[in-house]
Amino acid sequence: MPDFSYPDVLIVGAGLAGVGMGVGLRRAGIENFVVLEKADAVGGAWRVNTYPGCACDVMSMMYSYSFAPHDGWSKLYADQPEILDYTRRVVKDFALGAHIRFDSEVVSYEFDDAIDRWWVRTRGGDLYCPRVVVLCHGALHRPHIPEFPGRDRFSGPIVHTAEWDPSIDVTGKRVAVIGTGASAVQVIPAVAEAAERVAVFQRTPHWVLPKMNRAIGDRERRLLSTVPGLRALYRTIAFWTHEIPVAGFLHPRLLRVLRWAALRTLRRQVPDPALRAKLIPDYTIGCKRILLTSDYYPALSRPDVDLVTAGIAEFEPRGVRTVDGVLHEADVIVLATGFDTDNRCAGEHIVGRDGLTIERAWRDGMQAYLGMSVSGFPNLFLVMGPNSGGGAQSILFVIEAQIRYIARCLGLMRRGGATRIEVRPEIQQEFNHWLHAKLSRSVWNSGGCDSWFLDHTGKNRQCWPGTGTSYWWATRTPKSRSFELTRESPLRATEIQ
Ligand code: N01
Repeated sequence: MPDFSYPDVLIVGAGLAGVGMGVGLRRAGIENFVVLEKADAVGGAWRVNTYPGCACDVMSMMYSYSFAPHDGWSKLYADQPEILDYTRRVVKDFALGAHIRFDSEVVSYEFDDAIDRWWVRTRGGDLYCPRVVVLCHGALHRPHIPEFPGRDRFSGPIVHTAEWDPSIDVTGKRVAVIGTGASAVQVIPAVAEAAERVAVFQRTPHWVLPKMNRAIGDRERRLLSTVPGLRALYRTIAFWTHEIPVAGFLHPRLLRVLRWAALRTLRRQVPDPALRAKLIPDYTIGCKRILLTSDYYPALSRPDVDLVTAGIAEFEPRGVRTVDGVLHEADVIVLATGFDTDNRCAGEHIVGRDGLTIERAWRDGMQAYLGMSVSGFPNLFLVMGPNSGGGAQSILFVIEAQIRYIARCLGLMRRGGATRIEVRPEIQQEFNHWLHAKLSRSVWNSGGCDSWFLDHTGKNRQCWPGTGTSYWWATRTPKSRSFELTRESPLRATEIQ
């Protein structure tokens, strides 16, 4: 029986990333691992994001692992409950349950130089001493709650999309939705169906393309599971559907065709020219993540939905007052205001080699090597770390590449008899130099918008400067020369050649 107090690997988070990492370890023959989950169930982002209309804007055939294919999707783009269900299915199919410790929120990580292991403490007082820690706690997990003046004075409930309270019933209510990003365009049409009136507060319009969703019927599902190669064909189509736009994001001149398609969608779906004018962004398409939705514009065109473009002045007991002096009365306020993304590990007590804290290492902004390793933090890997996502490709494709890479790094350690692996600082520096030079020409940096891809200094800390394929290529095999691989010895660490 493995000793989970001294595991080979400790994974933090039992969302899709942590669960996938667990499968990756099992497939690599590593059984002595534990997954710590702060909640009492698996699912991560897909467990907490339960707002009405929550769904995925990536095709299900790509929003799933190649090692855990699923033929049961009911639509081309799945809704939240199906993805949560898929996560549970992966846990069951790969018998991960015994490895997961629920209600185990980590409060500190400290690297022990003497034994090349981490000391990991949970809020409940449990102590683990893993050789390697893999952080799978997600990139978008800290809701951004703006400090609107008078926030405490509003008399009704205020709820962030990522902290949805199922007891809130919007039926027959006046609802104010703040924000018009990926979460907002899903919640607005759903809320508009039930509410008496919806006021949508838009600070910046986002570019929208139609979501070509449709049901997958029983017959098609049967064919998918019986006809050899059919599922692979669907996945290939889904892969390229998400991959091709990335070429435009890197060479913005190619984006003209997407702009044309977006303006055509707007013309077709919004008959009112005054409303249309408010919805045309003034920055290059792709600068903010393009929104895939076919019911957002029709929802805004409803007579019981108002698009408010005046800035928010304050919250009052009866609603939201805008800077033009108008009070927009509301019974419920929905904050679809996104996430704090400047520092994935903000507030976490992570102390690496020689007492270096992650706060200090990232005082000028997050950076890592290939989004996974940070110099000064041996035996620590991040999944979805800095500059590893952000494109249009499915994040699960990126995560799968990271799972494989991390498993192979563990293989490097095992083969060399190493007890410590740490990215060399000059490799990390050189990599980030290349990365930011390449990003400077991308639409995310030069498209004339502000987005969660950029940190407060304007530096892009989220996007990989290439396609999913290029990330897969860059991470297919870890190079031992990128790392210091050492063996703990009674006197000092011995470098492994
Ligand atoms: O957040 P966002 P999101 N006053 O940051 C506005 C993923 N995701 O939760 O554009 C007024 O995109 C802000 O305005 P502006 C996906 O990667 C995936 O929607 O900054 N408004 C914006 O309109 C996505 O990119 C799925 O001017 C304020 C909105 O709030 C990421 O999550 C589904 C404000 C925030 O938009 C984030 O999406 C949903 C303020 N003080 C999300 N502060 C999938 O389907 C913010 N805003 C996989």
